[in-house]
Amino acid sequence: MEGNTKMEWWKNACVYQVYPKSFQDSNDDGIGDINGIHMRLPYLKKLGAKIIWITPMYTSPQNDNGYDIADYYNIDRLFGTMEDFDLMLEEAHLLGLKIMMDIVVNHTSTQHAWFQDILINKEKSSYYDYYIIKPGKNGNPPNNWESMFGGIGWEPLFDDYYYLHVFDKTQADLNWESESLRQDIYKMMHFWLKKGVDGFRLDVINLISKQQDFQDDSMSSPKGKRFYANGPRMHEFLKEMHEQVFKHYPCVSVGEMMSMDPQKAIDYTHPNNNEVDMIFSFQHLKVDYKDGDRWTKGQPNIKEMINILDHWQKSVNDGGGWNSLVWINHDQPRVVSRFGNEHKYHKVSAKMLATAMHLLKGTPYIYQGEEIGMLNAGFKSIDSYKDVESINIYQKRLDAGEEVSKIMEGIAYQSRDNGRTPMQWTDELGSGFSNKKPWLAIGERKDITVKDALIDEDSIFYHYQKLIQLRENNEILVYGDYNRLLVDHDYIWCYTRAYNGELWYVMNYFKDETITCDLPLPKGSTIEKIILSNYEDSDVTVIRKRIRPFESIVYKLK
Ligand code: TEU
Ligand code: CA
Repeated sequence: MEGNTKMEWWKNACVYQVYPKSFQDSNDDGIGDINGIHMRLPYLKKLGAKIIWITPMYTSPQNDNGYDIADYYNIDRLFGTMEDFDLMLEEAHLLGLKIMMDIVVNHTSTQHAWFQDILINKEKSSYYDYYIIKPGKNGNPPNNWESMFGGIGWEPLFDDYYYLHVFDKTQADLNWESESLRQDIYKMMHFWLKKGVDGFRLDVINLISKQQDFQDDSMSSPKGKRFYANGPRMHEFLKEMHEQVFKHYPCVSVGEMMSMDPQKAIDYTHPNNNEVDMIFSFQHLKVDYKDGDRWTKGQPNIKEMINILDHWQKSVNDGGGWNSLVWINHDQPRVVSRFGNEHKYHKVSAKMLATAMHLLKGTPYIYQGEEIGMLNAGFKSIDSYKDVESINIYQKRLDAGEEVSKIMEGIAYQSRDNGRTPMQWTDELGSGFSNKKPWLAIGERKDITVKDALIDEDSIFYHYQKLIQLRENNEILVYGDYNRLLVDHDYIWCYTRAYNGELWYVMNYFKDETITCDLPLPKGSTIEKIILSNYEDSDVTVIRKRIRPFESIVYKLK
């Protein structure tokens, strides 16, 4: 196996994602902030996470919660000041924690000074080529490309000119063909790395190279996607970024990417290619869309999900790339609501899902609240939702004549606000998040809290803590080969990890009914001991035949 066998500081680490708006409010304005994160660093340390990824906190009109950056060099007043940031960074480093900044370079807010300058100086602006600006066609937009958030992807700029926005109309796409734009971006990255941040999560990074003929598209959804995802100069741009920025610091980089497959992931992450360290891909999180429609709830196809994850493990590992291991982020519904059980098996299913992901090869990510098994928001009315995407979809479907109850069913299931409700620290009013009305309502299941999790020795929290420690203390989890057993089962995912003569056996069962199944052991091996499980009385000497709801076991074999 060539490629990713080299030891790196971020390979045995677990990343914890903080969504600052919803993490901890320190000054009672209902919005989470930097001092709130600062306050909670000891909690993250206790959990064991090494790297804290914080979603964007730069100056922004917040139309897309900070993914619309108006000034890359400043902190938004909502979250505090640059001084707050510097103090938080310093404290994190004292505790041995690393900080990963989220950086959005596919687009900026239309309030960014570059864009504003174009509004004033039009073609004469020195930033005119920083954005993708094209003349319309007979009063229509330049082509039929659509926005990811619904509707046409072009907005009138001045005279007959339009600018491209793959996301909201206040998020204008940057023109990476411009050499001076690229230099300005790299300069800004140096600014943050010199400050001491430890890496970047690069938002929708594989959209930055657009095919330059801007032709109409009738094939992809949204229209245009195949002409700008993984575009012609993608690898060239990432190599340049690596050469001019990453290579000069001991930093980690993770690219958020769409329209991915394992081969592309290998090309982006193979260390010899000098691009990024790892990528996010979300293929396994689309298995509950009904007929491919994200906004209609279907039954999760667990078998397909396991097959996808298995395929990524095998291919990316064999090809010398590196995987990120992810169930949720701020764009996804809560995983226990989705693939686990919200009631009777809340705890066991949350632990099973955690084990299934964390025992794989790659770098695991935990999204705030995942470690206590937080659930979907459970909002009933569209007025409770704040996300621009949910609101746009609601309007779009309403205009198309769909029934409100149907639309709301889809939004309750898929809205990005499911993952964005405030962190539930306690069961007091405001959940220990804030003493004021939070910017987004607290989820319906207010009984799930950090306070309870820390008291209960058997909690989901401590299970995550164990998983993190296992990875830190066992090279087999970081570097060991992955192999699937019992291929083709509908609900059981069985795999081994093997390293330097050591062999671990991982069994996870994704269903709420007891079954019997002959679990195969690799030839010639027997059980030495149990390493982790989610039921107390798991037999430690023989492999179980009766498998209980959402059961999860990790054995060491000999
Ligand atoms: O997300 C990009 C992206 O893939 C999402 O738009 C995704 O399609 C959608 O949320 C459903 O999962 C990134 C950020 O994570 C997201 O929060 C931003 O809104 C988006 O980029 C634009 O910056
Ligand atoms: Ca605040």
